[in-house]
Amino acid sequence: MEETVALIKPDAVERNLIGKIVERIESNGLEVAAMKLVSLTKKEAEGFYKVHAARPFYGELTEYISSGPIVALVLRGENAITKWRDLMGATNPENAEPGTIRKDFAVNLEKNSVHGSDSPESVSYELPFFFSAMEVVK
Ligand code: IDP
Ligand code: MG
Repeated sequence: MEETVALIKPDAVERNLIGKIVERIESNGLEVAAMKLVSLTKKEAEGFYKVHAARPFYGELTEYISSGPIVALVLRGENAITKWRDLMGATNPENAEPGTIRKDFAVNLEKNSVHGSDSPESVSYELPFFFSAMEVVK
C-alpha cells in the first residue's frame, strides 16, 4: 500500500467543496489515513512549496495557499500517488479530463482546488510537513 498527501486548497474550502472532494476519494478506492483543517502562514506556505521557489508564480502561489483554511490529508491505497493525481486531473483545469476534480471544481490554473504529491520523494517531504506519526492511522 502506498501513501500520498492531498490538499483541498482555499478556493475549494471557501466554496464548501470539502465533502464533495472527500466523497471522490472515498468512492475511488483510497482510504483516508489522516485529515485536518489548517491555515498556513505565508512562511509555512513558502516552506511547503519550496520546490517551486524559482518559478515566476511562487509569490502568488504561496500568497494564495496561505489565504484561507485548507484540508490536509494522507491517502492510502494501491498506487495512491498516481490514483490521486488521476482523480485530480491536469494542473490547468482547461486541460483536465471530464470527470476529474479540477475539471469539475477548479477556478483557474492557480486556484485549482486540490494538491497531490507527485512522487515518493515528495511524499517524504510533504507528509511530515503536516502530520506527526501519531496522527496517521495504521
Ligand atoms: P500540480 O499541483 O499539478 O502538481 P505544479 O506544477 O506542481 O502542479 O504547480 C503547483 C501549483 O502551482 C499548481 O497546482 C497551481 O496551483 C500553481 N501553478 C502552477 N502553474 C502555475 C502558473 O503558471 N501560474 C499560477 N499558478 C500556477
Ligand atoms: Mg506539484
